Amino acid sequence: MSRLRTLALLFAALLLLAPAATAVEGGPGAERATADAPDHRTAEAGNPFVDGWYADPDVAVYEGRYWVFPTTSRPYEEQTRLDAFSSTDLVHWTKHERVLEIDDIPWAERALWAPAPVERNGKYYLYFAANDIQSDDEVGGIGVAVSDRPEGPYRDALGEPLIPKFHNGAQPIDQDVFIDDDGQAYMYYGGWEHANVVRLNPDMTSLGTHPDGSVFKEITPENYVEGSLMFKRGGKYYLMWSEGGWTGPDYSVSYAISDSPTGPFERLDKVLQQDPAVARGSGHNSVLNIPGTDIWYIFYHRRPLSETDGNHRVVAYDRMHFRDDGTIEPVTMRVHDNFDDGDAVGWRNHGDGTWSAADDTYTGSTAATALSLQDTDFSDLDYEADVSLRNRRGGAGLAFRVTEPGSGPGGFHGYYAGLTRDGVVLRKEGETSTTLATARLRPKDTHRMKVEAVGSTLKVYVDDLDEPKLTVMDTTYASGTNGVRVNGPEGAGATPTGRFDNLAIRPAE
Ligand code: FUB
Repeated sequence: MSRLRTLALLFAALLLLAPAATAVEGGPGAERATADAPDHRTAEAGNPFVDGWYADPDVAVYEGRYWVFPTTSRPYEEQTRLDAFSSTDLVHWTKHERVLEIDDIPWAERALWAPAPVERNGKYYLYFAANDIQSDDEVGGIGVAVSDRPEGPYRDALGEPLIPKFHNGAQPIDQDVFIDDDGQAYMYYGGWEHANVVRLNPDMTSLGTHPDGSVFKEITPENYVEGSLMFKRGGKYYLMWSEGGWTGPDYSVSYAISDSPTGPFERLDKVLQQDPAVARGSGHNSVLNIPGTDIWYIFYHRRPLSETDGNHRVVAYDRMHFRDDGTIEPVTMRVHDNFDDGDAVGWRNHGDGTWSAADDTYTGSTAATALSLQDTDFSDLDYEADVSLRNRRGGAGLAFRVTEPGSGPGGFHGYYAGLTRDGVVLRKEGETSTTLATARLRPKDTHRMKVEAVGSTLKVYVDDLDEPKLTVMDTTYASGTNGVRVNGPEGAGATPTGRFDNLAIRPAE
């Protein structure tokens, strides 16, 4: 933890000293610019990586900082501003509010969508869609705003949309801008199941023509719905897009590879989709290549499991890996939190107690029962975390297969594996609280705990992750959410405090 933080700070310092950098083409065998480039398995400090309802994240690297520009995911009438987020390590994020406001776009009224950032000749461009036009009779479409600084404010460059009409059936939304190695800029865009590519002139605010004289070239791949995205790796052009409906669970991302920026694009496979244990509606992605490396991340939005409102979308990122032949491995939405970002976004608290994320750990304190839960739903799982019972009063540990938070004497229905002053306990919580097994432990400041739950077999490991300390067969709870819990025995004097760190949950293998 402190080592990781030191590395992150060192990398941040190197980035700040580095010359201005825009995204470069990484590729197989690309050298790492520095050993401290953000080389994470996922958002190690937790997904969503920033707080709030946001969608359609697009990324850029400006002057050594990573920038994310998302849609503000609210009802259309309230989608009237864009915020941005920046970071030097992909862990600590700074929010930049209102980088573009609809009041500064004379032709736009609502539905400010899917900002696409790009830098050229010292100017920062932000392409956006507005008004969600349903026909050529309406005013709206794709516009472009410009600023002298990454954080804006961005101002509408044209006073009118750059693409105000439907072409080849494509609704003018969901644009992505890509500048090829020869300097030619392309815009990929389109909703309503049609995708076009257009050329942008060097001024970045007017459309050019393709070699055949056309302006709008249709490139719609099989199953395309919206959310086009272009990147280049190893000399190949990767088109990604979203399939399914964005308000539903099956929103997902697929891709094609071509030798040319204008296709043809033949659909290869799905890359990202819902995981009923983690999140639904995962789609509308962007891709980040750490400059000078072959490290790639997919940024996307998704809907937390317990949310049903279409606009309740959050932004997340995960690692994206390539096979030797250049195809993309399916992305795993991982559940990690090392609390290094100083927040507990996505955690939901129950019971009586206080929770705080500070000093790179998550701390709960209570004289009764305090439960903090992730919005997950695993059945067979492998759950690890560092757990520390600070004053050896009460207990602190991992809750799993949890339902009905707030109920029963233990504060939930489900299982709990926790540290006590003497050792470790596995309990079953429900209408009553039942001890299933206990073992003594040599006291340590912090224990690495692991729960392995496969069917009715529940195993609890402490420090030695090869040999379970407790093994129990119990069929009461088959699935549920997961979290951490602190509990205090009545009249114990000091308020029990539990500290948690480096938490990871994955399906059992
Ligand atoms: O966020 C508004 C719209 O929802 C986007 O433009 C679509 O891609 C979908 O994500």
